[in-house]
Amino acid sequence: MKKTIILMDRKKFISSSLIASAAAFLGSKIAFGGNSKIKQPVQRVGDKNVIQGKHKDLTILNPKPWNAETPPHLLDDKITPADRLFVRNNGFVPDEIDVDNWTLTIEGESANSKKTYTLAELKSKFKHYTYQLTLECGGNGRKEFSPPAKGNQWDLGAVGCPEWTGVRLKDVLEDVGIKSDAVYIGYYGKDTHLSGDPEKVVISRGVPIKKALEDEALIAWAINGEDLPEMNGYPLRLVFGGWPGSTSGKWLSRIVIRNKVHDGPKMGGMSYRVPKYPVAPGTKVPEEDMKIIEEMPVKSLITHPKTGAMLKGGKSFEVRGHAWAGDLSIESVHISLDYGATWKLCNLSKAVNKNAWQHFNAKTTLPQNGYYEIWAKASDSNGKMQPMVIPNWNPKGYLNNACHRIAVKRV
Ligand SMILES: Nc1nc2c(c(=O)[nH]1)N[C@H]1C(S)=C(S)[C@@H](COP(=O)(O)O)O[C@H]1N2
Ligand SMILES: [Mo]
Repeated sequence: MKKTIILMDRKKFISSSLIASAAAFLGSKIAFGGNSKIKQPVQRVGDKNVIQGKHKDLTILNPKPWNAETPPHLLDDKITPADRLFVRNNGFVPDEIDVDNWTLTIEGESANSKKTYTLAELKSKFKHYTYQLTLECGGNGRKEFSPPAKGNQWDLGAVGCPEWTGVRLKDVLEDVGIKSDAVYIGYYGKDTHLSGDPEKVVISRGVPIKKALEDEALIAWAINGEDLPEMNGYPLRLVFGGWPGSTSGKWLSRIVIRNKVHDGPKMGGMSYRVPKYPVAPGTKVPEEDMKIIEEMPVKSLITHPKTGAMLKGGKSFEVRGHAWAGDLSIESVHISLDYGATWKLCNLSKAVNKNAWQHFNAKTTLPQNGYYEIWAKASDSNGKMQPMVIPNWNPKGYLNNACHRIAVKRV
């Protein structure tokens, strides 16, 4: 039994690497169909569909609802530009966004009062903070799981780390008053359900009160100093760096302070939850044996060179990218040019603040002409490393933090 699993993993490992490098060398076509409810969310640029306000080379995974990811080489900036940040929608972007009359209500059984703030009040009443926060979808890397999990087949690019500006969630919660029995917060947004039923909530998740009260937990209205893009939650959203992106509610209109674990849509069942114990690939896991995903695991991404690069002769070149680890920091990043036989330690920057990704780089050369894979592997401040192969198969394909591998040629 054990042998079969190892073989399966290995086969998948090899075939996915071939597919990835072949696609990179040949260039890939985006299949496309369907339409969203919102007005002109997409423009035709050349032979491509481009989401308004987004980079033309984002990979569109689903047009209904819109879901798009960023190819790793487009994430080379230290601070992710807004037009490159991935889009993960569970429903339709709100039809009409009336910024002047946009309000945020805070209430709940563990709130001392109920308060509603206009956007202008939030901005004038509370101190503004800017943090660089890593946002990664819990399903990033889902594509690699075997047997496959349903849902968007995210490859590597459902992650980004822009600078977010807003007010601290804790300042607003404290203004309302938090009862001593508070254990969780939950969010509600103004996006609409795919069924068209206006009563149905698309998604309503949250975080334990402890995470909500951290300095870096933001109610944000800006990315990199400008209004949030429509697809990323304009005009207001939550941002919890280092936790599954699904906790960072977009088009934010209401926050509830709860005296129990929040129970909104997509908090239970198989959504954003993983088995409490390790399971064999393909296992049907009973709901009561699932637990909520909290912080995201240690991970890294090579953003340069681009997979498929043809590197000239024996010149040295830089390998670089970013690494992040939930609420922890990154201790080290290593790269390998020989399938993990030998590893080289990279230079590593410090995080600008908690929950921001860190940057690594290393100068290297390829010994002779031919085909190479470059692997990167990060370790977190608790000494945990990224696994080489796909870890912890789970029914919905979350938390794949296997080391990133790119394919290049020396010519
Ligand atoms: N209201 C609302 N908030 C939401 C979602 C959504 O569909 N609706 N998707 C969540 C998920 S699953 C992720 S990964 C992040 C993605 O944020 P982004 O689209 O800005 O990258 O938003 C989260 N917040
Ligand atoms: Mo997500």
